[in-house]
Amino acid sequence: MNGRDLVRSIRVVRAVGPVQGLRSVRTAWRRRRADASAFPRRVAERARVPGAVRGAEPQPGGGVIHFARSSLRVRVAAGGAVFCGWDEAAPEPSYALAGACPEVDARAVLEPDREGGWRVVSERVWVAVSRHGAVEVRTPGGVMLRRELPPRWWDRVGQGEDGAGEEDGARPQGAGGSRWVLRSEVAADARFFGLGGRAGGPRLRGGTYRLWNTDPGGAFGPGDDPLSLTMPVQLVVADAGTHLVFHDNSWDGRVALREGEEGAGSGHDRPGTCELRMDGGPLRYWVLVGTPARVLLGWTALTGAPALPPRWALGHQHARWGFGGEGEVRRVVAGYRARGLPLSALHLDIDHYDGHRVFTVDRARYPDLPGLARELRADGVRLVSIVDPAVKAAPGDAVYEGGAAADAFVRDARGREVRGVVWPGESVFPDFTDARVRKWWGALYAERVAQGFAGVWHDMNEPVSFAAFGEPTLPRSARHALEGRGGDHREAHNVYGLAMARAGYEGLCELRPDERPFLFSRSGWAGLQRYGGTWSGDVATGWPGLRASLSLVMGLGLCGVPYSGPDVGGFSAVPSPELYLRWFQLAAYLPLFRTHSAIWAGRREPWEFGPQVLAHARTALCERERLLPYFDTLGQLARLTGAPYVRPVWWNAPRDRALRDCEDAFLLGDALLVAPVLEAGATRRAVRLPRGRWYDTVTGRAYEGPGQVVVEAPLSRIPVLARAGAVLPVAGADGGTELEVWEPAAGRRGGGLVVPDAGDGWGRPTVERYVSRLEDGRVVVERQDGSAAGYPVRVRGPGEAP
Ligand code: NBV
Repeated sequence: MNGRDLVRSIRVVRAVGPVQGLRSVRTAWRRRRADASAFPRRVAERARVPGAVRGAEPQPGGGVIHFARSSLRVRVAAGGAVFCGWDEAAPEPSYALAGACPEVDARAVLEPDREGGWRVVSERVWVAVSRHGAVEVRTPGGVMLRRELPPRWWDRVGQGEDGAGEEDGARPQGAGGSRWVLRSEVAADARFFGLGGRAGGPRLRGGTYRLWNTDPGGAFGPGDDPLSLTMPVQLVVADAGTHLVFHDNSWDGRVALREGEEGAGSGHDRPGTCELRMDGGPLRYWVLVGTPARVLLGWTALTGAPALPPRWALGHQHARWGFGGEGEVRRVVAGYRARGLPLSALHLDIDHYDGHRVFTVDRARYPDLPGLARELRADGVRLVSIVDPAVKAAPGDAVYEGGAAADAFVRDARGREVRGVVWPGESVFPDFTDARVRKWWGALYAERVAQGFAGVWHDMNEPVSFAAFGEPTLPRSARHALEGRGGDHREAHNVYGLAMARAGYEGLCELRPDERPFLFSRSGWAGLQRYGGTWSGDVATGWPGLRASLSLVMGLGLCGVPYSGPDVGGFSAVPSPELYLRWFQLAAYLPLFRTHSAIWAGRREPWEFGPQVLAHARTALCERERLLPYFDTLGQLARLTGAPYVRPVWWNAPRDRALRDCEDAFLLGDALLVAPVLEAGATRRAVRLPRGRWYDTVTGRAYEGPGQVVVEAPLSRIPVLARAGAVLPVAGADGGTELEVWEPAAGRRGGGLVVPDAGDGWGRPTVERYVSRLEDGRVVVERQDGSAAGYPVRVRGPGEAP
């Protein structure tokens, strides 16, 4: 046990008590022993590179290029996404893909190039493969976006040394157990984003980022990596263009990034580099090229449209680990009501369970949960339930017995149930990579529905099993169904939360077919958006935590998961009134707007921080309510196009380098630029503006971009600027929708999209397009088809009626 392990053991014992603490020592030893016997330390390995090209086989959309010791399949899909698979890796099976693998673009053909290599030219991208297996991704005009050097594998010599069972030993070399590394170069000016939720971003600076979903254990800040939701998705933005690369491999890995350097006209640019090292799994990847919007559109086509949250999930939500019981819940809701503060949902954490056992209720504290849910619902407040995957391993426990009878729990290499320690004590873990188990688990949500819950919040699904030392998760040797292929936790770990989300989502769809489920999950992987959103997990209370929460939301949005938000006030400690307020003001513009805290970290109701904070929090809450039709529209657009609600300021101008480096502000849709206050004591701040005119939405003052301006940021509000010409739907004073139109600059047109609320079911949305212009000094707004705007119009800007 090393020093870090010791600190962890002390923390675990403190959190779970001495009995569970001792158990966690036992499970850590068990885990270590199981893995040691399954994976002998020293295995003979042989390094391999592809070698020289031998020939190629054209196929529809591309073809296969053969090398002395490997082969590379290049295939262009309809829509422009390019698939590259080494060592016979095919696009399927994949946890990330939404459904059937996309059709090929038959117009793309494989042809020899003049240097003895091969290339595939398609409408959007050009892929050139050298004689030794370097792969260049270029724009159709030939400008280089990414250059992958030939990969290197370390194949195990002999059979079955990984101890993972015979079927693994029978796999082709490189397809399962071989470690591999892939080095790439990007332009010297390129910036990296993504890799799932990273606290130190959104721009991923030089450093090593791990691909292994990990509970940081109570609190994290910008320096902590990895966190709960990693994914091998990089978005790379450079002057030459934007591309997304997704390495479809769920094994543990590390991405070492180094930003490039420009030689200031000397011609000696140093390219940016990315080195991806994976512990195993296939070497296959997808590349998408285009503008950021086009790339996200393609990514969504590949991995699935984001689930649309029900409308109420766009309102303000309040949570706390440690509400005392029904009485306290009623008091909190009454507190919101008495102060005229909007509240749309209240979340119950693990303390509402009986002995922390999932799908139970502590009847002493919640004697009539369905009654409470009905009562709150009548007041416009929904209840959301936490759901943890670990099931108490106790004979007589209905969930355990049902799962054991269904053979639902993860087993070890010797066929015994894997036991861990989580909140309920000794626990077992459903194997969500088995369709049968997902079905069984999804049906259990009937109990939550019967208790009156309107949505679910998945936690601890990295998955966590407390460990006094070593990694707080399942043994790597634990066996998983992996959709019938069979494999172990090395492959299943990162998709565990994703597969759990699928189980919950599909269960809820069956149980309440007329309503869109509301689900958000701490862990996940590429494709999580199909089932729901996420939140930032246990972000540390403090100004760095506030910054980290914005980084997570932006980074996840660029990986295709648009719905997320932080614990307002931070999870881990009591925030100062100022920090709480600044966090609240930021989150009012994020899709998930939820106050939450740890049981030891005080309260998060807006009135707990004094009258001044309450007044300003009320302003933020009212503005959020007013913007709900806009949030609705952004949710629909995320579903239709993959464009996240929260976008980096460079979204429409990826070539603007100053914008590319701006991490402290964001675009909310096309219309608004939000500049949160991320520092103590600040009452004004610098804001970097994209091109065009921007109005301060409170003072009405106009600023011209591109460039940097300093704007007022008094304690009462954070700066929000509106793009000149923007048309956005907002709630009018009577609650109906009206169009807010920001005066276009002379000679310029503006516009916006409106997707009217179609209820919480599955109704198909209609997208209305509006255009705005100045005519004889008057602002004119009409639907693009020329008809009059169907809503009352309110003009904002210099010409605004007083
Ligand atoms: O269920 C308790 C907490 C929850 O409040 C939090 O939001 C999760 O991220 N949960 C983690 C487990 C305990 C963490 C120390």
